[in-house]
Amino acid sequence: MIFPEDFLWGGATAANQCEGGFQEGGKGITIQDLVKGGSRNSPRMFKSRIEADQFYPSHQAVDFYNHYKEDIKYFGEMGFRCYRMSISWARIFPNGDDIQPNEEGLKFYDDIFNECRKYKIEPMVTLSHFDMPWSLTVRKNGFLSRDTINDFVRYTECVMNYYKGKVRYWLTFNEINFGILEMGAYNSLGIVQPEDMENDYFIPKSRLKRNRQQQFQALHHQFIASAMVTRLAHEIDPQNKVGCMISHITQYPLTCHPQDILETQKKDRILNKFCGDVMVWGSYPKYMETYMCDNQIEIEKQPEDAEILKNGCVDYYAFSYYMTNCSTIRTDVEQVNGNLMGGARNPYLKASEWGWQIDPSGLQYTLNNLWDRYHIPLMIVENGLGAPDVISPDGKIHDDYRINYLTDHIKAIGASISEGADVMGYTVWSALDLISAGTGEMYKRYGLVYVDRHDDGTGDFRRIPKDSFYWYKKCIESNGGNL
Ligand code: P53
Repeated sequence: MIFPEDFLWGGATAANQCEGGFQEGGKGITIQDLVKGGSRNSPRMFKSRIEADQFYPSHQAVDFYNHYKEDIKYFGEMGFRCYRMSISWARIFPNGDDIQPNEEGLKFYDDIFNECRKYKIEPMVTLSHFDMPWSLTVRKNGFLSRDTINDFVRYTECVMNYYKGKVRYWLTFNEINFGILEMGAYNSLGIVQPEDMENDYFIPKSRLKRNRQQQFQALHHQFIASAMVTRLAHEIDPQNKVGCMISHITQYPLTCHPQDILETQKKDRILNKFCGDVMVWGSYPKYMETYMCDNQIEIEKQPEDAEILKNGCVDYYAFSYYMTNCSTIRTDVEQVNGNLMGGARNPYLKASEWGWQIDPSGLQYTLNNLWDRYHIPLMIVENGLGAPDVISPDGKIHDDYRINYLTDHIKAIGASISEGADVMGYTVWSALDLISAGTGEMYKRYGLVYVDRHDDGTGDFRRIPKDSFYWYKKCIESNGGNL
């Protein structure tokens, strides 16, 4: 048997992409509640006020808020051993830093964890998945303010105490390395420029390109917050395990030109390795100091920061894996997927309809590398295929393309395990259809369970298990043995 007996098979979601109920149960507005839907070719637009005549995907999302019992039952039927989900900070502290937590919000997640327990599903909770309480953005500009560290620690302390014994696995910030990308400034760090507060709809990413200084400063505050929370988690319950969560967009050199090799290493360090290095090793790697110096980025640090980072190293390394890209110094080659996150097209790979290059072998390579580098347990907490599923005349969803994608990636994990990597588990993105983070679409579907909801706001939220649902059930039953 390749996969360990206690391998955490499961699926993943994020609060802002599935819950809806954006003002129910005392929840405060988050930054995602102000972002409209887009598509592959039209970016999501943002404005600092909610307007009645506009459609906002997160406001109802797929209404997990009212369907969670049914949904978790489906997860149980598939045999999930783990459900990775996120708590929306603003459900617990509507303004991010209220004096008292919101009891109704605490109860909502408590109920979710109780449902999970019914089916012996271990919850894995992301504390912050792209949904900064809007009030903190307005008053403190998100993590740009050092003060926000204390707010985050207080929120975490509250939920870790409340759910003690019910939740053991935690992740601090989803895809924390997105903070250095254009999109991550508002999405992940909760930063919006003061002048944009009054603007008409704008595209956050085009505005934020120029603020690397701010982004690295805010990211530093997230590192400190994450380290403090990791330490706290161990104090609250020695059983608690805390992981980092990195979006690993593995880079290959486009050619064997030595300059391409060096370019690839440089990009890989900044994009993929930097954040994990800080969180696993508890200090900034030397290459980043050089990078900051070369780019005139100066981070303001407090004397106690080095100690805090050292005392808050993560227990496991979690990451999302969707694609690989190529790096090159050449400027005349075809690009995939735009910005920093993208790269040169790989002629040996096929891509999804959204230009994400599909590369199962890349997952084996990535796991091997991560294991060699860190020697701590690894977990793939997101992996899946966004595709426009349709209901067939027989009423079913025949998503064999997704089954193929997942099969190949799981085989790659098995290969890496047999080569020595310690892999704790795998959660498919996504457990059920939900709103795409990048485009805000329903059309880009990832789920094992279909949800009848569409980009024009129509649909009755009906759930239908896809073919991949039944396939995954068998996969888990056989502990990955039947692939
Ligand atoms: P969507 C880009 C590249 C890799 C991961 O993404 C990404 C993104 C964001 O667009 O985000 C993660 O929905 C993220 C999830 C997200 C998922 O990947 O844009 O943690 O929230 O839904 C898939 O297709």
